[in-house]
Amino acid sequence: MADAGFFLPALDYGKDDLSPALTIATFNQHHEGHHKAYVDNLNKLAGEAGKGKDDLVSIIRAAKGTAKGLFNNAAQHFNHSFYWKSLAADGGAPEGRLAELINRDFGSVDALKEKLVAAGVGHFASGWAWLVLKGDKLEVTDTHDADTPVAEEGVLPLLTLDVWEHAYYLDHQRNRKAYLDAIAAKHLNWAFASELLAAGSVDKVDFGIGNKAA
Ligand code: MN3
Repeated sequence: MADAGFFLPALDYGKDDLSPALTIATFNQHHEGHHKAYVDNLNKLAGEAGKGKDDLVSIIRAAKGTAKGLFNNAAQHFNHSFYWKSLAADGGAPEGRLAELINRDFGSVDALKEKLVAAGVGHFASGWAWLVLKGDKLEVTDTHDADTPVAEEGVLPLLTLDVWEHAYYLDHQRNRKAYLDAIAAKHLNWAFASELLAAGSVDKVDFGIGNKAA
């Protein structure tokens, strides 16, 4: 069975555009190193499982709880692709329906940022902090290791922050809060969250990661 056709997505910004929150050294390791390794493993494992042409979210949902290696690499490909999109050189401010929902469910954008940072800081060991739409309500949540809300039906991820040490150690050493505060200050991609909210499904957004149904 041939390998699957997933690939590393290009970044929508330059590797120096989020400095000093994240620097070129981190992008070199994290994007072209860690993430690329997940893509390579996924292509091999999905090919071996006869899922070389399946879409990424289908693979994640089918592998959860049944095929650990495939799940971990597929979910990490999704999570990292989603993370790069969650970042921006200057993310501006939430607008429209997203801004309304944030005010309704958290009180203010600053209150949401505080909650997101706290979820990341409070997460024990490796994982992810997320802003998700669950039912019709926004929630902040966190997942362990490779786990991902996209594996769950009825949960729409809107933003994520990687809290594995490799995401921040080169720029902030062990200070996970400094990393999260620096991202929350101006680098959250609110336009991406709005795009997902309007689409209502990750299947309708092209992450540029391969094996997308045409
Ligand atoms: Mn990572």
